[in-house]
Amino acid sequence: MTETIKLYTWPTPNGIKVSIALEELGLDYEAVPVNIIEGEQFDPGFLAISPNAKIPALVDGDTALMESGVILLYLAEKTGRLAPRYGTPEYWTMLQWLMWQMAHFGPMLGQAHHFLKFNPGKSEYAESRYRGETARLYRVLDTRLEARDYVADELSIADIAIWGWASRFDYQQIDLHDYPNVMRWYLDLADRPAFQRGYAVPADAGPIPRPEQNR
Ligand SMILES: N[C@@H](CCC(=O)N[C@@H](CS)C(=O)NCC(=O)O)C(=O)O
Repeated sequence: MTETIKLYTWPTPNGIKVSIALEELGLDYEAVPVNIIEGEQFDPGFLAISPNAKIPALVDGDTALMESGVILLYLAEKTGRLAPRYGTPEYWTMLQWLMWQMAHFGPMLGQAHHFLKFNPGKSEYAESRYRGETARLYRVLDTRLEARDYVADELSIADIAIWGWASRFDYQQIDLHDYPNVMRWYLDLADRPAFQRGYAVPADAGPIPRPEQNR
């Protein structure tokens, strides 16, 4: 009997990327909560799976993985879905946007959460730096989504990875009305039942945030 995939997670932008992908793919999995507020990411049992002490992590049989980008690639490879065929130009375009998320539209927005949402008033310089960089990255995404539905040709793990971070637009003090292409893409994906199910893993964190329709 094949073992059920185990997803170690918490309701954060990086955690929901993987639960949304698992829901889109219709794979059976067990979500194991790792309460990062209570410090459970430092438990030796979890560190054996995720040596960097971060969620998400995934175990599938003999394969244990940390880093959400790799986990998404693993799931796409396992199922042959949510990514173009390996080696095609479309594949590399998809991977480029996945890497863009992992290198920029995650680390920089994470710093925006740290300084703008959780530590306001501590550093004017840091607030200005990460506010500016966050806005710049949303402009890059908005330009990419001009006249296209997804960052690559079809819905892919790159969209899922980016969407996880866009869903915290309020933490980032981003008004999606300023980025109309991002707004359309964000709401289209938010309407997908798999996104709604994946957003609520490992615990219901309330409805998917939606920008006010009227200003
Ligand atoms: N590059 C990693 C980042 C993972 C990450 O930063 N996870 C956060 C939650 S979104 C975490 O576990 N934080 C716990 C801590 O910093 O102690 C990935 O994409 O998986």
